[in-house]
Amino acid sequence: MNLHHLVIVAAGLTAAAVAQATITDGNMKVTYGALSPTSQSPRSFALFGDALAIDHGFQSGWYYRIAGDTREFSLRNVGGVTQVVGPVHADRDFADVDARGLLKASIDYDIYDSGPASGVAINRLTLMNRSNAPVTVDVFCYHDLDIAGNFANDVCTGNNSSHKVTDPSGVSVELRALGNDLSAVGVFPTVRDLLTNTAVDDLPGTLPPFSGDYTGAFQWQNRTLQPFEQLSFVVWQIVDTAGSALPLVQQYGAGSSSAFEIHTTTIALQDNSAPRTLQVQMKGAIPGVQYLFLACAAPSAVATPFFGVDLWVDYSSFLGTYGHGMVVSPTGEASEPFSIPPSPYLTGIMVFFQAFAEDVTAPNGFAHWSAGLGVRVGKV
Ligand SMILES: [Ca+2]
Ligand SMILES: [Ca+2]
Ligand SMILES: [Ca+2]
Repeated sequence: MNLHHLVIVAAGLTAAAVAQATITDGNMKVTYGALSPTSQSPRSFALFGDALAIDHGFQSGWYYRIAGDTREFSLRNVGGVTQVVGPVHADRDFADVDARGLLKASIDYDIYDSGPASGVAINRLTLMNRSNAPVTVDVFCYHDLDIAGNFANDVCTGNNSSHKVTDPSGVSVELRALGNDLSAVGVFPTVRDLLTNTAVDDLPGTLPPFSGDYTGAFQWQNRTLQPFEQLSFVVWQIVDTAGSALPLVQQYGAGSSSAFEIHTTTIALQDNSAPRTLQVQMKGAIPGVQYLFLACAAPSAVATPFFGVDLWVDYSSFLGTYGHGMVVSPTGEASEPFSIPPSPYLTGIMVFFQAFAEDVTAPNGFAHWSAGLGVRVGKV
């Protein structure tokens, strides 16, 4: 190997930059800072929700700890990270978290404006075990809010799954987690230090009320993922609204490969101002093959063998199949649009999807199956 070859090899090993991502809907805007290839610190975070256009955020980040690790780790720009930023949705896909060969991760960001000074942003992490053995992981989601751009007068109320931060400006931002086991609030940088230091820490359960420079985090403990199993972790950022019927997207169960996935890039929202479309999508299929989406009204909590595939939806609650006669795109993707009409009666309804695509190299010799995708139609 000569020097010229070394330069080429080095260039090939350099991670592509993952720049900051901004999504906007009306008065609502969030910006998540660029990912670092080295730093374990949370990234910059800006949250705008009101007509004053004042930033109520400071930092945020997702952290994980696999059983046996000696510390928590930030999701960094390591192991192949790609980013797509759309107007109201952005995602960051981590092909191989920290290049350990254990986890694939996707972060999905959504935003929805619900009036001149309110709305909801969604911060969702989905992990997949890409190895051939079970992986047990703890997951943490950290936020530092500074309401109205200053922190000395901030007050937090709430509980283990809800941190509602406000100040004399009257602006209120609630961070709400789904299904977490622990949480903590504390003055900067006490919570952040637990996640960035070189020791194993569980969140200490220091709950609201709290006054001062709010920082907080939520923790999901000891989640064991079987090979190719996926699990979603959700934190809603709720600005000046009750957030009583929030939309939800969750991946669950195990597909037949680490490459073939079901997902969506749209927020599942019933909107009285206009019909909205939910796009249920697949990726990682072979271009040109036939595919199918299956929709049911209930999930299957365990893999149900069904003519050679594992079902993660409850077929006794069958709603429909979609994609007949259609083929996967040249990029290995397919999608089906579902219109959500402006009807108040849809709020809270959960629908479960699974995707299938022909592939003779799949374990059953004819088709890959995805994990399950649960979608709850919400209203903001
Ligand atoms: Ca403040
Ligand atoms: Ca720690
Ligand atoms: Ca703060």
